Amino acid sequence: MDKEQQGSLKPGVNRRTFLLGTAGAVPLLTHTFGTPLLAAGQEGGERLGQAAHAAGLISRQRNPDNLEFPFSTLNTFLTPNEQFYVRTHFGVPEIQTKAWKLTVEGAVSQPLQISYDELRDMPSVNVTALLECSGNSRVFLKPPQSSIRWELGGVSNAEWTGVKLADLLVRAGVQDQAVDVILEGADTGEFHDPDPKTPGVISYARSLPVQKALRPEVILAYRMNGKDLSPAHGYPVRAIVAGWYGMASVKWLSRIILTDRPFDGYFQTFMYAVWERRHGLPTLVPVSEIQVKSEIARPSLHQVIPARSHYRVVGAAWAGETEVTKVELSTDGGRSWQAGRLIDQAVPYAWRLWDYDWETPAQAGHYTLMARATDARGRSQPMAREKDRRDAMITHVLPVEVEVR
Ligand SMILES: Nc1nc2c(c(=O)[nH]1)N[C@H]1C(S)=C(S)[C@@H](COP(=O)(O)O)O[C@H]1N2
Ligand SMILES: [Mo]
Repeated sequence: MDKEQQGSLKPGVNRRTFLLGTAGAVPLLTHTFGTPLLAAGQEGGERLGQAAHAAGLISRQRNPDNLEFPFSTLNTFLTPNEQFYVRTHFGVPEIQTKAWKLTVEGAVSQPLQISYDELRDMPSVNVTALLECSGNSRVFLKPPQSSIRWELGGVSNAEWTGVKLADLLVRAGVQDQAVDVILEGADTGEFHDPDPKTPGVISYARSLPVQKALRPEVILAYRMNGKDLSPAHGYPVRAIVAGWYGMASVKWLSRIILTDRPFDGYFQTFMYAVWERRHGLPTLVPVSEIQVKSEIARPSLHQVIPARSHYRVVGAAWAGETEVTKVELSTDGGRSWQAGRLIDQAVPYAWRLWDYDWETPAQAGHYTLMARATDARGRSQPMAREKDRRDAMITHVLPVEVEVR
Protein backbone atom coordinates (compact mmCIF):
# COMPACT_ATOMS: atom_id res chain seq x y z
CA MET A 1 0.00 0.00 0.00
CA ASP A 2 1.49 3.36 -0.90
CA LYS A 3 1.63 6.48 1.24
CA GLU A 4 -1.43 8.13 -0.26
CA GLN A 5 -3.63 5.16 0.46
CA GLN A 6 -2.48 4.89 4.05
CA GLY A 7 -3.18 8.58 4.53
CA SER A 8 -6.70 8.09 3.29
CA LEU A 9 -7.42 5.50 5.93
CA LYS A 10 -6.42 7.55 8.93
CA PRO A 11 -9.58 8.32 10.86
CA GLY A 12 -8.21 11.71 11.97
CA VAL A 13 -10.63 12.24 14.82
CA ASN A 14 -10.08 15.61 16.39
CA ARG A 15 -11.96 16.50 19.55
CA ARG A 16 -11.95 20.03 20.82
CA THR A 17 -13.99 22.32 22.96
CA PHE A 18 -15.90 25.27 21.67
CA LEU A 19 -16.44 28.26 23.94
CA LEU A 20 -19.66 29.91 23.04
CA GLY A 21 -22.10 32.50 24.29
CA THR A 22 -23.13 33.32 27.81
CA ALA A 23 -24.03 29.69 28.44
CA GLY A 24 -20.31 28.98 28.96
CA ALA A 25 -18.32 26.03 27.70
CA VAL A 26 -20.15 23.77 25.31
CA PRO A 27 -18.17 20.64 24.63
CA LEU A 28 -18.56 19.62 21.06
CA LEU A 29 -17.19 16.69 19.16
CA THR A 30 -15.58 18.01 16.06
CA HIS A 31 -14.68 15.30 13.68
CA THR A 32 -12.19 15.79 10.90
CA PHE A 33 -11.65 13.55 7.94
CA GLY A 34 -7.98 14.48 7.51
CA THR A 35 -6.37 15.46 4.24
CA PRO A 36 -8.30 14.32 1.20
CA LEU A 37 -6.76 11.62 -0.91
CA LEU A 38 -4.88 13.02 -3.86
CA ALA A 39 -5.90 11.71 -7.23
CA ALA A 40 -3.47 9.23 -8.74
CA GLY A 41 -0.77 10.98 -10.71
CA GLN A 42 -0.77 13.99 -8.38
CA GLU A 43 1.57 12.50 -5.80
CA GLY A 44 4.83 13.81 -7.27
CA GLY A 45 5.99 17.42 -7.18
CA GLU A 46 4.91 20.39 -5.15
CA ARG A 47 1.63 20.42 -3.27
CA LEU A 48 -0.58 23.43 -3.58
CA GLY A 49 -0.88 24.29 0.11
CA GLN A 50 -2.99 22.59 2.74
CA ALA A 51 -5.81 21.73 0.33
CA ALA A 52 -9.03 21.42 2.31
CA HIS A 53 -8.76 24.10 4.97
CA ALA A 54 -7.62 26.90 2.70
CA ALA A 55 -10.42 26.44 0.16
CA GLY A 56 -12.87 29.33 -0.08
CA LEU A 57 -16.24 29.45 -1.81
CA ILE A 58 -17.37 28.70 -5.37
CA SER A 59 -19.23 31.54 -7.15
CA ARG A 60 -22.54 30.60 -8.67
CA GLN A 61 -23.48 34.28 -9.05
CA ARG A 62 -21.99 37.62 -8.02
CA ASN A 63 -23.93 40.79 -7.03
CA PRO A 64 -26.05 39.52 -5.46
CA ASP A 65 -23.66 36.85 -4.23
CA ASN A 66 -24.59 33.21 -4.34
CA LEU A 67 -21.61 31.24 -3.19
CA GLU A 68 -21.23 27.53 -2.72
CA PHE A 69 -19.37 25.60 -0.03
CA PRO A 70 -16.80 23.43 -1.86
CA PHE A 71 -18.36 20.22 -0.62
CA SER A 72 -15.50 18.03 -1.89
CA THR A 73 -13.30 19.62 0.82
CA LEU A 74 -15.68 18.58 3.63
CA ASN A 75 -13.46 17.90 6.61
CA THR A 76 -15.15 19.01 9.78
CA PHE A 77 -18.50 18.74 11.52
CA LEU A 78 -18.85 22.53 11.71
CA THR A 79 -18.36 24.44 8.47
CA PRO A 80 -15.85 27.26 8.94
CA ASN A 81 -17.62 30.63 8.61
CA GLU A 82 -15.50 31.56 5.58
CA GLN A 83 -16.71 28.44 3.79
CA PHE A 84 -20.40 28.55 4.76
CA TYR A 85 -22.52 28.87 1.60
CA VAL A 86 -24.22 32.21 0.87
CA ARG A 87 -27.67 32.66 -0.68
CA THR A 88 -28.87 36.21 -1.34
CA HIS A 89 -31.75 37.41 -3.50
CA PHE A 90 -31.37 41.18 -3.33
CA GLY A 91 -27.94 41.97 -1.93
CA VAL A 92 -26.62 42.76 1.52
CA PRO A 93 -28.24 45.69 3.36
CA GLU A 94 -25.90 47.89 5.38
CA ILE A 95 -27.11 47.96 8.97
CA GLN A 96 -25.65 49.83 11.95
CA THR A 97 -26.38 48.02 15.20
CA LYS A 98 -27.01 51.37 16.95
CA ALA A 99 -29.89 52.09 14.56
CA TRP A 100 -31.17 48.48 14.31
CA LYS A 101 -34.53 47.71 15.86
CA LEU A 102 -36.66 44.61 15.68
CA THR A 103 -40.42 44.99 16.00
CA VAL A 104 -43.00 42.37 16.91
CA GLU A 105 -46.46 43.37 15.75
CA GLY A 106 -49.81 42.17 14.40
CA ALA A 107 -51.89 39.67 16.38
CA VAL A 108 -50.10 40.27 19.69
CA SER A 109 -51.42 41.87 22.86
CA GLN A 110 -48.27 43.97 23.41
CA PRO A 111 -46.50 45.06 20.22
CA LEU A 112 -42.84 45.62 21.02
CA GLN A 113 -39.58 46.94 19.71
CA ILE A 114 -36.19 45.67 20.81
CA SER A 115 -32.67 47.01 20.26
CA TYR A 116 -29.54 45.00 19.51
CA ASP A 117 -28.18 45.52 23.03
CA GLU A 118 -31.48 44.47 24.61
CA LEU A 119 -31.58 41.32 22.51
CA ARG A 120 -28.01 40.43 23.47
CA ASP A 121 -28.89 40.90 27.13
CA MET A 122 -31.64 38.29 26.94
CA PRO A 123 -30.90 34.66 27.92
CA SER A 124 -29.16 32.96 25.00
CA VAL A 125 -29.07 29.43 23.66
CA ASN A 126 -26.82 27.56 21.26
CA VAL A 127 -28.32 25.54 18.44
CA THR A 128 -26.19 23.48 16.11
CA ALA A 129 -28.02 23.35 12.81
CA LEU A 130 -27.36 22.87 9.18
CA LEU A 131 -28.84 25.14 6.56
CA GLU A 132 -29.62 23.66 3.19
CA CYS A 133 -30.90 25.77 0.33
CA SER A 134 -33.98 24.03 -1.04
CA GLY A 135 -32.36 24.36 -4.47
CA ASN A 136 -29.19 22.55 -3.38
CA SER A 137 -28.12 20.01 -6.08
CA ARG A 138 -30.25 21.79 -8.70
CA VAL A 139 -27.48 21.31 -11.28
CA PHE A 140 -28.47 17.62 -11.42
CA LEU A 141 -32.04 18.31 -12.59
CA LYS A 142 -33.19 17.67 -16.13
CA PRO A 143 -34.05 19.84 -17.99
CA PRO A 144 -31.65 22.51 -16.66
CA GLN A 145 -33.35 24.96 -14.30
CA SER A 146 -32.96 28.71 -14.46
CA SER A 147 -32.40 29.47 -10.77
CA ILE A 148 -29.01 29.13 -9.00
CA ARG A 149 -27.51 25.83 -10.14
CA TRP A 150 -26.00 24.58 -6.91
CA GLU A 151 -23.95 21.44 -7.05
CA LEU A 152 -23.46 19.74 -3.65
CA GLY A 153 -22.45 22.74 -1.54
CA GLY A 154 -25.70 24.68 -1.06
CA VAL A 155 -25.53 23.25 2.45
CA SER A 156 -23.38 23.95 5.54
CA ASN A 157 -23.47 23.27 9.27
CA ALA A 158 -22.79 25.74 12.11
CA GLU A 159 -23.38 26.43 15.76
CA TRP A 160 -25.65 29.45 16.21
CA THR A 161 -26.09 31.57 19.32
CA GLY A 162 -29.13 33.70 19.95
CA VAL A 163 -32.47 34.16 21.67
CA LYS A 164 -35.41 31.80 21.35
CA LEU A 165 -38.04 33.36 19.11
CA ALA A 166 -40.57 31.92 21.60
CA ASP A 167 -39.18 34.18 24.35
CA LEU A 168 -39.97 37.29 22.30
CA LEU A 169 -43.35 35.96 21.20
CA VAL A 170 -44.37 35.17 24.77
CA ARG A 171 -43.31 38.66 25.82
CA ALA A 172 -45.45 40.18 23.06
CA GLY A 173 -48.39 37.88 23.91
CA VAL A 174 -49.53 35.81 20.95
CA GLN A 175 -53.26 36.24 20.45
CA ASP A 176 -55.51 33.21 19.96
CA GLN A 177 -56.33 34.01 16.34
CA ALA A 178 -52.65 34.09 15.28
CA VAL A 179 -51.69 31.24 12.93
CA ASP A 180 -48.63 32.51 11.07
CA VAL A 181 -45.44 34.37 11.99
CA ILE A 182 -43.93 36.43 9.19
CA LEU A 183 -40.21 37.13 9.37
CA GLU A 184 -39.16 40.14 7.33
CA GLY A 185 -35.62 41.03 6.26
CA ALA A 186 -34.19 44.51 5.70
CA ASP A 187 -33.11 43.61 2.14
CA THR A 188 -35.32 44.81 -0.69
CA GLY A 189 -35.41 44.54 -4.45
CA GLU A 190 -37.39 43.79 -7.56
CA PHE A 191 -37.41 40.88 -10.04
CA HIS A 192 -38.28 41.64 -13.65
CA ASP A 193 -37.33 38.18 -14.73
CA PRO A 194 -37.84 35.25 -14.26
CA ASP A 195 -41.58 35.36 -14.26
CA PRO A 196 -43.58 36.33 -12.54
CA LYS A 197 -42.35 39.81 -11.72
CA THR A 198 -42.47 41.03 -8.16
CA PRO A 199 -45.12 43.70 -7.50
CA GLY A 200 -42.48 46.42 -7.58
CA VAL A 201 -39.85 46.57 -4.84
CA ILE A 202 -40.46 44.06 -2.08
CA SER A 203 -38.53 42.89 0.97
CA TYR A 204 -37.43 39.32 1.57
CA ALA A 205 -40.04 37.73 3.84
CA ARG A 206 -41.09 34.21 4.81
CA SER A 207 -43.59 32.87 7.30
CA LEU A 208 -43.84 29.84 9.53
CA PRO A 209 -46.79 28.50 11.50
CA VAL A 210 -47.03 29.62 15.13
CA GLN A 211 -46.47 26.03 16.35
CA LYS A 212 -43.03 25.88 14.68
CA ALA A 213 -42.15 29.46 15.67
CA LEU A 214 -42.64 28.56 19.35
CA ARG A 215 -40.28 25.57 19.21
CA PRO A 216 -36.91 25.86 20.98
CA GLU A 217 -34.87 25.24 17.81
CA VAL A 218 -36.15 28.46 16.24
CA ILE A 219 -33.89 31.30 17.34
CA LEU A 220 -32.91 34.86 16.54
CA ALA A 221 -29.18 34.36 16.06
CA TYR A 222 -26.40 36.93 16.34
CA ARG A 223 -23.40 34.60 16.45
CA MET A 224 -22.22 31.84 14.17
CA ASN A 225 -19.52 29.44 15.35
CA GLY A 226 -18.69 31.83 18.18
CA LYS A 227 -18.28 34.98 16.07
CA ASP A 228 -20.70 37.83 15.43
CA LEU A 229 -22.59 37.23 12.19
CA SER A 230 -20.89 38.54 9.07
CA PRO A 231 -22.87 40.86 6.76
CA ALA A 232 -23.40 38.08 4.20
CA HIS A 233 -24.94 35.78 6.81
CA GLY A 234 -27.39 38.31 8.22
CA TYR A 235 -25.63 40.79 10.49
CA PRO A 236 -26.75 41.92 12.99
CA VAL A 237 -29.56 39.37 13.61
CA ARG A 238 -31.08 36.53 11.58
CA ALA A 239 -33.58 33.80 12.19
CA ILE A 240 -32.43 30.20 12.37
CA VAL A 241 -35.34 27.86 11.74
CA ALA A 242 -33.55 24.59 12.47
CA GLY A 243 -34.92 21.58 10.59
CA TRP A 244 -36.38 23.68 7.77
CA TYR A 245 -34.85 24.52 4.42
CA GLY A 246 -32.69 27.65 4.39
CA MET A 247 -35.26 30.04 2.92
CA ALA A 248 -37.06 30.17 6.29
CA SER A 249 -33.97 31.41 8.14
CA VAL A 250 -34.49 35.07 7.28
CA LYS A 251 -31.35 37.22 7.45
CA TRP A 252 -31.10 40.92 8.43
CA LEU A 253 -34.26 40.52 10.44
CA SER A 254 -36.27 43.74 10.82
CA ARG A 255 -39.88 42.84 11.63
CA ILE A 256 -41.91 39.96 13.01
CA ILE A 257 -45.61 40.04 12.21
CA LEU A 258 -48.27 37.68 13.58
CA THR A 259 -51.22 37.14 11.28
CA ASP A 260 -54.62 35.48 11.57
CA ARG A 261 -54.27 33.73 8.21
CA PRO A 262 -51.41 32.12 6.32
CA PHE A 263 -49.08 34.51 4.51
CA ASP A 264 -48.83 33.95 0.75
CA GLY A 265 -45.77 36.08 0.01
CA TYR A 266 -43.63 35.87 -3.11
CA PHE A 267 -41.02 33.59 -1.52
CA GLN A 268 -43.53 30.91 -0.54
CA THR A 269 -45.71 30.84 -3.65
CA PHE A 270 -43.83 31.83 -6.80
CA MET A 271 -40.59 30.60 -5.27
CA TYR A 272 -39.93 27.95 -2.63
CA ALA A 273 -43.25 26.18 -3.03
CA VAL A 274 -43.89 22.63 -4.27
CA TRP A 275 -46.89 20.63 -5.40
CA GLU A 276 -48.57 18.35 -2.93
CA ARG A 277 -51.41 16.07 -4.01
CA ARG A 278 -54.45 16.22 -1.78
CA HIS A 279 -57.55 14.29 -2.85
CA GLY A 280 -55.74 13.77 -6.12
CA LEU A 281 -55.46 17.51 -6.73
CA PRO A 282 -52.08 19.21 -6.89
CA THR A 283 -51.98 22.14 -4.50
CA LEU A 284 -49.04 24.50 -3.97
CA VAL A 285 -47.49 24.39 -0.49
CA PRO A 286 -44.55 26.37 0.88
CA VAL A 287 -41.30 24.41 1.16
CA SER A 288 -40.69 23.72 4.83
CA GLU A 289 -39.04 20.72 6.53
CA ILE A 290 -35.71 19.40 5.26
CA GLN A 291 -36.00 15.86 3.86
CA VAL A 292 -33.54 13.01 4.39
CA LYS A 293 -30.47 13.29 2.16
CA SER A 294 -26.86 12.19 1.92
CA GLU A 295 -24.07 13.52 -0.24
CA ILE A 296 -20.72 12.06 -1.17
CA ALA A 297 -17.91 14.56 -0.64
CA ARG A 298 -15.08 12.31 -1.82
CA PRO A 299 -14.43 10.87 -4.28
CA SER A 300 -15.69 13.60 -6.57
CA LEU A 301 -16.92 13.24 -10.12
CA HIS A 302 -14.45 11.51 -12.45
CA GLN A 303 -11.83 11.17 -9.75
CA VAL A 304 -9.17 8.59 -10.57
CA ILE A 305 -8.74 5.96 -7.85
CA PRO A 306 -6.11 3.22 -7.69
CA ALA A 307 -7.31 -0.33 -8.33
CA ARG A 308 -6.90 -2.99 -5.58
CA SER A 309 -6.63 -0.40 -2.81
CA HIS A 310 -8.65 0.96 0.08
CA TYR A 311 -10.38 4.23 -0.59
CA ARG A 312 -12.16 6.10 2.19
CA VAL A 313 -15.45 7.37 0.79
CA VAL A 314 -16.68 10.26 2.97
CA GLY A 315 -19.74 12.44 3.12
CA ALA A 316 -22.55 13.85 5.23
CA ALA A 317 -26.20 12.99 5.74
CA TRP A 318 -29.08 14.88 7.36
CA ALA A 319 -32.79 14.53 8.01
CA GLY A 320 -34.35 17.86 9.04
CA GLU A 321 -36.40 17.51 12.20
CA THR A 322 -35.55 13.85 12.66
CA GLU A 323 -32.38 11.74 12.72
CA VAL A 324 -30.37 9.83 10.16
CA THR A 325 -30.39 6.17 11.15
CA LYS A 326 -28.49 4.66 8.26
CA VAL A 327 -26.36 5.51 5.24
CA GLU A 328 -25.87 2.82 2.62
CA LEU A 329 -23.29 2.85 -0.14
CA SER A 330 -23.32 1.33 -3.56
CA THR A 331 -20.23 1.09 -5.75
CA ASP A 332 -21.97 -0.70 -8.60
CA GLY A 333 -24.55 1.82 -9.71
CA GLY A 334 -27.23 0.80 -7.22
CA ARG A 335 -27.27 -2.99 -7.72
CA SER A 336 -25.93 -3.80 -4.26
CA TRP A 337 -25.75 -1.74 -1.06
CA GLN A 338 -23.46 -1.90 1.98
CA ALA A 339 -23.67 -0.08 5.30
CA GLY A 340 -21.62 3.07 5.75
CA ARG A 341 -20.35 4.09 9.20
CA LEU A 342 -22.06 6.98 10.97
CA ILE A 343 -19.41 9.03 12.75
CA ASP A 344 -19.67 10.43 16.32
CA GLN A 345 -23.20 10.74 17.69
CA ALA A 346 -26.32 12.32 16.25
CA VAL A 347 -26.76 16.05 16.95
CA PRO A 348 -30.35 17.22 16.39
CA TYR A 349 -30.79 19.45 13.30
CA ALA A 350 -27.14 19.00 12.29
CA TRP A 351 -25.65 16.78 9.66
CA ARG A 352 -23.94 13.49 10.47
CA LEU A 353 -20.58 12.74 8.91
CA TRP A 354 -20.11 9.22 7.60
CA ASP A 355 -17.49 7.14 5.85
CA TYR A 356 -17.14 3.87 4.02
CA ASP A 357 -14.06 1.79 3.37
CA TRP A 358 -14.18 0.91 -0.31
CA GLU A 359 -12.00 -2.00 -1.33
CA THR A 360 -11.50 -0.96 -4.89
CA PRO A 361 -11.79 -3.60 -7.59
CA ALA A 362 -8.88 -5.13 -9.49
CA GLN A 363 -10.70 -4.46 -12.73
CA ALA A 364 -9.93 -1.02 -14.18
CA GLY A 365 -12.91 0.92 -15.49
CA HIS A 366 -15.71 3.30 -14.63
CA TYR A 367 -17.67 2.77 -11.43
CA THR A 368 -20.75 4.54 -10.15
CA LEU A 369 -20.92 5.34 -6.44
CA MET A 370 -24.16 6.19 -4.65
CA ALA A 371 -25.09 7.02 -1.06
CA ARG A 372 -28.60 6.59 0.30
CA ALA A 373 -29.72 7.74 3.74
CA THR A 374 -32.68 6.58 5.84
CA ASP A 375 -34.19 8.54 8.73
CA ALA A 376 -35.78 7.59 12.06
CA ARG A 377 -39.23 7.80 10.48
CA GLY A 378 -38.23 5.06 8.06
CA ARG A 379 -38.03 7.28 5.01
CA SER A 380 -35.21 6.69 2.52
CA GLN A 381 -33.98 8.85 -0.32
CA PRO A 382 -35.83 8.07 -3.55
CA MET A 383 -33.83 6.72 -6.49
CA ALA A 384 -35.64 8.98 -8.99
CA ARG A 385 -36.44 12.67 -8.95
CA GLU A 386 -39.84 13.57 -7.52
CA LYS A 387 -41.35 15.75 -10.24
CA ASP A 388 -43.90 17.51 -8.03
CA ARG A 389 -41.08 19.27 -6.26
CA ARG A 390 -40.50 21.66 -9.17
CA ASP A 391 -36.95 22.97 -8.76
CA ALA A 392 -36.74 22.53 -4.97
CA MET A 393 -36.08 19.78 -2.39
CA ILE A 394 -33.66 17.72 -4.44
CA THR A 395 -33.12 14.55 -2.44
CA HIS A 396 -33.01 11.68 -4.91
CA VAL A 397 -29.85 9.55 -4.92
CA LEU A 398 -27.08 11.30 -6.84
CA PRO A 399 -24.57 9.07 -8.66
CA VAL A 400 -20.84 9.87 -8.66
CA GLU A 401 -18.91 8.29 -11.54
CA VAL A 402 -15.26 7.59 -10.88
CA GLU A 403 -12.45 5.86 -12.74
CA VAL A 404 -10.55 2.97 -11.19
CA ARG A 405 -7.14 2.59 -12.76
N1 LIG B 1 -33.31 38.53 4.25
C1 LIG B 1 -32.98 37.43 3.56
N2 LIG B 1 -32.93 36.26 4.21
C2 LIG B 1 -32.60 35.13 3.56
C3 LIG B 1 -32.34 35.14 2.17
C4 LIG B 1 -32.37 36.38 1.51
O1 LIG B 1 -32.10 36.50 0.31
N3 LIG B 1 -32.70 37.51 2.24
N4 LIG B 1 -32.08 33.93 1.54
C5 LIG B 1 -32.62 32.73 2.19
C6 LIG B 1 -32.19 31.49 1.60
S1 LIG B 1 -33.01 30.99 0.19
C7 LIG B 1 -31.26 30.67 2.19
S2 LIG B 1 -30.89 29.16 1.55
C8 LIG B 1 -30.56 31.09 3.43
C9 LIG B 1 -29.06 31.03 3.26
O2 LIG B 1 -28.39 31.50 4.39
P1 LIG B 1 -26.84 31.80 4.29
O3 LIG B 1 -26.61 32.78 3.17
O4 LIG B 1 -26.40 32.30 5.61
O5 LIG B 1 -26.18 30.48 3.96
O6 LIG B 1 -30.91 32.42 3.81
C10 LIG B 1 -32.28 32.72 3.67
N5 LIG B 1 -32.55 33.98 4.28
MO1 LIG C 1 -32.31 28.86 -0.32
